[in-house]
Amino acid sequence: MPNPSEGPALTIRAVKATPVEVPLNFVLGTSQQAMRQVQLLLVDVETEEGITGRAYLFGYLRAVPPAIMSILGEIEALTKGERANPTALFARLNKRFTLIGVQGIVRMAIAGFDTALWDAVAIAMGKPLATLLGADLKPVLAYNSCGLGIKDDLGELAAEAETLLAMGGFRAVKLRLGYPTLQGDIAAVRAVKKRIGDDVALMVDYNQALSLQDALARGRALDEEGITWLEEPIRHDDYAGEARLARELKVPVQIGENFSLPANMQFAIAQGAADYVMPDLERIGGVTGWLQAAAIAAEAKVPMSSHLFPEVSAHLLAATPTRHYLEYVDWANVLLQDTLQIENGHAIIPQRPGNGMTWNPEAVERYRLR
Ligand code: SMN
Ligand code: MG
Repeated sequence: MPNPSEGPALTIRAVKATPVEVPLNFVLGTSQQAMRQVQLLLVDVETEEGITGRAYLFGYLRAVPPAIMSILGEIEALTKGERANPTALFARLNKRFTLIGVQGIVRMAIAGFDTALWDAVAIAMGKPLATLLGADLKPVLAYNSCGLGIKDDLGELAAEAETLLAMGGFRAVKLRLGYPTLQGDIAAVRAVKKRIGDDVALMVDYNQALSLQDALARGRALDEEGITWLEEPIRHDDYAGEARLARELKVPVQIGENFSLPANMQFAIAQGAADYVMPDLERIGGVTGWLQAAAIAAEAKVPMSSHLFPEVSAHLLAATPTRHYLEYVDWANVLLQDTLQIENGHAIIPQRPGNGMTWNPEAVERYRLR
């Protein structure tokens, strides 16, 4: 792993955060909840040298960004005037917050700070984040994860799948399942498959909707439908249940958006709970957490995809030995000066120094939560 402390010296001056709420272009109807807008927290780490590192976090609820902001205030107080060395500060903050426990919003705040710090370091070194991590800038295979929520009208669902594929020449999309019956799930899968054809990869995501028994039954039916992966069929932390599904089903079991820090992923893999993993930048512990997770997946030879945050995840997957798929969502596009480009179903890693994100000030003003 590169040692960022060998890079140009940067001194942390301030940690700023701006909560925003942006509308989604495609409603995301999961088995748990339909999302029409999302709350994001923009994180800026400013340095005395004038370089600013950026990251954003996803709040899930309106109440979360302000809570993370107050933890970021603690992080600012602890790190102001310090050398911007992400790995060293990640270790220090993890130790400093041991008593409350590095989970939930504390972990999200550390992840946002860490991701922004890595951006600042990469900018100071004049390199794209992927390059700083030792990777080349080859395009990263992606699937379009916008929309394709639970819908009564299967014609509409199939049409949406087609729209999503056309957005950037995608050859893979993800369908949300958890219809009231197994037959409902199969009907949705077949309606989409029929429209997109067998050459396009179709992932399905239950967002933890099923009991183990139901997951076994629905999984066996899905075994015959040519699905690329079966995501979070049951409670995310029922690793014994997931291990049974992974053993008994042909369709690969995918989990990981709920892994909290790399040790949690290591534990799940050791239980045999996943054929594939897909950590989430803000839950796995930012760039530093991701790099540790990527090493664990490489050791275990488990294919690793990303969850949300496509702009930064594209750099990270480039540096992930068992890289599989980037989850593409367009949520942040409205806030960014330069959006992540998708060509032929692959994310193009920007050649700009850092992770490539800068905020559009008018959009930030317009969508700011007050
Ligand atoms: C998902 C869950 C929560 C928010 C956004 C997306 C979903 C996914 O599980 O994997 O895309
Ligand atoms: Mg999911």
